[in-house]
Amino acid sequence: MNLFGTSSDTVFIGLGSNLGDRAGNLLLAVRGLIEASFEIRQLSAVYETEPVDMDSDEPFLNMVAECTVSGVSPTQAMARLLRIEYMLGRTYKGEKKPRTVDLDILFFGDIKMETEFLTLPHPRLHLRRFVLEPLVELAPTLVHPVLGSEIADILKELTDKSSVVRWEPGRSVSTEQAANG
Ligand code: PH2
Ligand code: MG
Ligand code: MG
Repeated sequence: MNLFGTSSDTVFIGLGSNLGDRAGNLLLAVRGLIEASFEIRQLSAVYETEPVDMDSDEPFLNMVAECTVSGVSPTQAMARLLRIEYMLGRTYKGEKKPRTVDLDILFFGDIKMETEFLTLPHPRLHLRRFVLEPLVELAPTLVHPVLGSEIADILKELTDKSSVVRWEPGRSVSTEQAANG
């Protein structure tokens, strides 16, 4: 509870982009979160990651944000994220196609829910290296409310061996090829 009698929730959001100016898209998404009243507490590094279960070979940039929000339900928060995706040019839904920006709620406090619109915690986060590597930076001892294990331990047990590499501006594979060619 704060001074105004409203409680705030900690929300972890996964951000991904594998279409267009990927880093620019992530930056605009973070700005969109701030404008939508998500208070940013921590941002992970940016990682270049191999697509997992996609009809696309385009590498992603992924990161995770820890935010707080007040007086917002998980469903309202998800609606805000979809609006940011839409504003940043995402016109397609639920396809395994390249996307300018994908914003997923990983955890909303320790809420567990399952509706047609939203499942919390995110049902696949514990299976995905591109989520767990950035998440462990921010919250290694966070306990997954369904699995009952800490993020660092889930990462240790992970079988997903897809490539997840710290990204820096000007250092992606495509830029190096352009520079060498
Ligand atoms: N998102 C997916 C499916 N596969 N792979 C990577 N590397 N990064 C993603 O963000 C990603 C994915 C579904 O949203
Ligand atoms: Mg996703
Ligand atoms: Mg999504």
